[in-house]
Amino acid sequence: MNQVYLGLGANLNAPQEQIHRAITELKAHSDIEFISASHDYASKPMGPQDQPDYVNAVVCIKTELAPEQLLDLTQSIELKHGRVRKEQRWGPRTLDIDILLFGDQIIDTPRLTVPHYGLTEREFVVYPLFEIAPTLVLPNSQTLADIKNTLPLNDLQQLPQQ
Ligand code: ROI
Repeated sequence: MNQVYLGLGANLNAPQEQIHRAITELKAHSDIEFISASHDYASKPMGPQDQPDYVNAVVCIKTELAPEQLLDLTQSIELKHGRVRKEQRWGPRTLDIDILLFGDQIIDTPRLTVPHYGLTEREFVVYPLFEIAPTLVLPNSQTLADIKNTLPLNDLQQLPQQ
């Protein structure tokens, strides 16, 4: 079994609901053992600023699926949420599910880069991840605590539990 961290983000069509439906769909999947979820966080858009604020969350799961099988699954959930792949790069989206970490694996294939390239620079990933995995160490031996301690909050706000 691999322990996997997923980052969820949405800023269109009732974003908090999109995140919660995605979590419900992950929980219902027979190949996924659901471990934990962070709170939801409101975050300022990274990229073009003329788009709504985002809701972000991070979840921990366990799975026997191979990385690209899990990617097939997360992409199928994105599509069910009306995700359109030709959306503008860094533009608004109904649901994004990123594979942040897959056990200790370092993956670099045309479809998948793990750890996720933005992980250490995005406050909307690092803070929710720290909430559920405060002692996490990345495959390159960096501690998540060190990363968090040098990363500005940039207005990130924990939302009340729904
Ligand atoms: N900005 C925020 N705050 N949250 C996201 O999930 C997010 N996702 C993206 C881009 C467009 C980079 N900006 C984001 O894909």
